[in-house]
Amino acid sequence: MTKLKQRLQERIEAERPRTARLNKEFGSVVIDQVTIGQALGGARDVKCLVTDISYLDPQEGIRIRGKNIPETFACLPKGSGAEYPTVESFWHFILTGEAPDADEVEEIEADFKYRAKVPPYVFDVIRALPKDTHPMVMLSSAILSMQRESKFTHFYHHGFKKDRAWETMYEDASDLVARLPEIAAFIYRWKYRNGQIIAPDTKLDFGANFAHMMGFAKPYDDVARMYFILHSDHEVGNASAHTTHLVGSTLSDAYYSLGAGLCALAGPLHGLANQEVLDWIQKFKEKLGGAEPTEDNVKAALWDTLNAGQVIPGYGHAVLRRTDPRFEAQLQFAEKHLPDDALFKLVRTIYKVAPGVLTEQGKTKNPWPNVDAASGMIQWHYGLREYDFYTVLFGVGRAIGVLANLVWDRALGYPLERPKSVTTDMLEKWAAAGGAKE
Ligand code: CMX
Repeated sequence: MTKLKQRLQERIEAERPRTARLNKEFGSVVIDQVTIGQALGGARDVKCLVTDISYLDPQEGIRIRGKNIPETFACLPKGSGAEYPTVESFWHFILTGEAPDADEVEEIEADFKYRAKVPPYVFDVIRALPKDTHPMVMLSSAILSMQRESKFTHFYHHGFKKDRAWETMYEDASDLVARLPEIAAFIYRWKYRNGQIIAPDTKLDFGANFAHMMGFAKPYDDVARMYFILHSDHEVGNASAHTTHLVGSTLSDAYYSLGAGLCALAGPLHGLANQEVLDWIQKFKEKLGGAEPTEDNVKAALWDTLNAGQVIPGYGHAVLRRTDPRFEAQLQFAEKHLPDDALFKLVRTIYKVAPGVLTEQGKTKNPWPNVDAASGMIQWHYGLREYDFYTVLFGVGRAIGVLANLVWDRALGYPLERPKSVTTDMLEKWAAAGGAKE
């Protein structure tokens, strides 16, 4: 057993009695109530999910394992010459809540390399799809195609025991995380670079190997590390995390669950917004016909979007009520590495203007930018300009968070998820009576 798996087991054994006690002794304690508005409005703010991996405060933003974004970056080990921590060290942190030491990181790097071999038929599956297939379909199809490899499902059919289910879920989760960089880079090179595939370099860490397979020079290795960590986890209520959790609750394995979660990420109100931001910017620049972007013409274009009944991509959030710290982290990177980039300047101008426009329009509860408002601009700078690929990058990062959650879901024995639906007649009856009485 690796040191990470050993440590995870100790953490799981320490945590289980807390969940069991809450369930047994305090199961009937009320923590929330649900209004008609919430039942009709996408269950916003209804507190009915539990995860200790991250918590999203509307005012402060995300904390992963109790640490905000700068603290997370600061507490984890970095490779020599790197500005951002290795994804391998983050995997240890997100699973256990502890920063690994150098030996532990080395062991995870070796373990990932061992697991990273992608079965050849996965590439056949990708190649069999029409070239104009969206890369998110390629990614989730590739993941689903590997379901036959699931150790969890094998365990299910051969002497399954609930209290040991996390062990094979951990194996599947680790296999998947280790394989995703090569699958994502293959999709990119196959679809956009005439199929000129670059083989992995086993000497490199997760982020550097991804940069190498994509064909991008330094500091893209650090961009990759930053990007995957920033996009990893945002509580369990967001659509991709919740879908993964829901599918996993049926004792579907990690391949089914992550494949489904990534389909949720592919929606324009969620992860696809990073592609939409670049699409909006390109159309805006076309309309300008070579003129310089100014606060005035950006403002006019934002109003055009709103007046056409569309959303401003990259702005707003279901939970956050401030600028997303993940946006700020990317802005900070851009200020340091690409201060004169024209697209960065435009993203900053939009940031200056859009919150005012959205506030004036008065619909959104949060006029501030989210993670997707800045991410495409950095990718574009380093040469990744095929913006329908951006959600795949989000997906590789998000996989780390949702798979860590799946391991813990099985460790703590979370049951089949099954909220209750009601009818419109019932809502009208309860509305007239001033609330549900039964
Ligand atoms: N532009 C225009 N209108 C917006 C808006 C935006 N960026 N954000 C919210 N609104 C509108 C909503 O469409 C809604 O309008 P209706 O009442 O006509 O339906 C109203 O404001 C109230 O919405 P809200 O309560 O503030 O926001 P929600 O929790 O319903 O939705 C989100 C959150 C992210 C879907 C929404 O802000 C949005 O559509 N943003 C643009 C897309 C985007 O950037 N998505 C990425 C989010 C981060 C991620 O998951 O990757």
